[in-house]
Amino acid sequence: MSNHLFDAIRHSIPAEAAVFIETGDSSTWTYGDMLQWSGRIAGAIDTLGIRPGDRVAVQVEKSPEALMLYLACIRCGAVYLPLNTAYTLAELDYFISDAEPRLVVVTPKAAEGIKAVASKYGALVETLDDHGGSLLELAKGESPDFVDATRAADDLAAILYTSGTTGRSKGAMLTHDNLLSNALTLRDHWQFTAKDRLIHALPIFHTHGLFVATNVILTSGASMFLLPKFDPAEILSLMPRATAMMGVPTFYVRLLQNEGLTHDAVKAMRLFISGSAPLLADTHRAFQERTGQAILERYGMTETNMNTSNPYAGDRIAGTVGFPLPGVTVRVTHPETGVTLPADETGMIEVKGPNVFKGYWRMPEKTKMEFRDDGFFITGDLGKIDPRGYVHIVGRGKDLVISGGYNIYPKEVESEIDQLSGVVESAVIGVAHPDFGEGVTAIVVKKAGSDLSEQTILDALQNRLARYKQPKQIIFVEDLPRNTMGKVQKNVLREQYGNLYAISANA
Ligand code: MLC
Ligand code: AMP
Repeated sequence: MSNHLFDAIRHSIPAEAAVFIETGDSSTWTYGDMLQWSGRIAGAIDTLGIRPGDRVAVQVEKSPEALMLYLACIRCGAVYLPLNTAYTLAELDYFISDAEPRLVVVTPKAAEGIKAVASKYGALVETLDDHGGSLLELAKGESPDFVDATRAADDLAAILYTSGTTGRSKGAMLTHDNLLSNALTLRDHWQFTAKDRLIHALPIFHTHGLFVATNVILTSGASMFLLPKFDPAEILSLMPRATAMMGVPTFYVRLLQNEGLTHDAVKAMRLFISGSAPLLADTHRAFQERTGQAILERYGMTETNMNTSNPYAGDRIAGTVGFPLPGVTVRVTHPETGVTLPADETGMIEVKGPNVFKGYWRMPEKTKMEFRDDGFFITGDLGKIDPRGYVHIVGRGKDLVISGGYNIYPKEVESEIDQLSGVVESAVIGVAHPDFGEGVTAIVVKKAGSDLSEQTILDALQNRLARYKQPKQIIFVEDLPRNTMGKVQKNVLREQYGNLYAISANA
């Protein structure tokens, strides 16, 4: 009788009195509290009739209680399905219809809105936030000594939705061992121990904040400052008491804008990690100049967890994502033939290892298309491996915008814009943005005589798309550039509007 992931977490606990979480307002949760509350919530979920393998969809604010719910799901064998807090009801409807969760957990203030959606698909609704909620009320009546459900290495632990280049989002099925093997590898590779204290300012509905950050801390028996959001001043004030931080490139860009970032401010910190989007070599250099520390960049995906990392000891090279992690194989292939390419040639990055997901939820055909016959997953990222073995990501084979570490699939935004009356067609592109890395930008062709404005389009998108997917600018044009096949030339648009945000940032 064992629970693959949670047994390893239990095994890593240094002492029940050791601190697991400290919040921004200085309240602490020990590992003993973690065991007790994840156990009580697991009991409540079980009492509600949720069985191993059932999905539990969760859209709640970041809090220690939210992490207890994640761990409770792992313990009772439910499949944890976290959802971005920015998703609108229209977006949630799709996830609930597709994943068919038995239980949906939201904040008390979102409960009314979600009930109509959940009842359509027969899901129960409970609430949770850092003040309580109905699920915590139920949990208070449960025993803290929950007997964990038996879960094998290959059983599902979580489904994380990742937007699709065509059609709707796909649910990436992650097993207990996908999560555990990656957490242990990263812990050892980055030398995390019970002495570490991580600054955790990432959202906890994505791989980065949920698995990379939280599972590495749990399997090290370390502790973390769990902060609701990224606030540079707060982070600088915590650095003297912390040892490490994980962030997206926007974190580092914003920290550099703060005069408090100095050698002295970071002297207690042993490690700064960046990922989820490309870190500009300039940012890497500027950070090193200001602090004396080289940011360690790594590369991952929702489907694969982490694949590569710059070395802990050794050269952390700006503009590269380092070497394949132990146990992970990375190769670069010709995108059409699938033949492996020699060093320094650019092609499709493919990966294989215990970190790679089981497939897309109820999409066997799509899953098959994304894997080679020998088991390698086709990432959609274009890159090369240099003669020293460092992996470089040089572009994307998929039409994707990454803004502040969030992925936006242009097709989803284009479909919403194209539905509006007065629109002939649109093309959505990512344009270099000084803060977010890329800014979502819509190029729109309107019907003759239409009085459609940027504001009317933005207003129409308000309840349809999460805020971060909404264009930062909309540009009207007579027509879109096309190649001889009639395909819109997004590269031409990206070039034409390349300075859009650079100019406004300097203005
Ligand atoms: C917020 N906004 C964004 C945005 N985040 N717009 C575009 N892109 C984003 N990422 C909107 C807000 O709604 C707001 O809208 C306006 O932009 C400015 O908000 P802000 O206050 O500046 O934003 P902030 O709350 O500070 O958030 C920025 C951020 C955050 C970068 C700190 O987005 C963030 O924490 N990103 C991390 C994402 C992440 O964890 N990705 C990992 C994915 S896993 P307005 O107009 O209403 O004011 C993965 C695998 C891997 O990729 O390898 O890790
Ligand atoms: P997601 O679907 O949110 O998991 O995003 C995964 C994608 O983020 C990858 O396929 C890459 O395109 C991108 N990504 C993650 N880490 C890096 C990095 N260090 N450098 C460049 N791109 C990255």
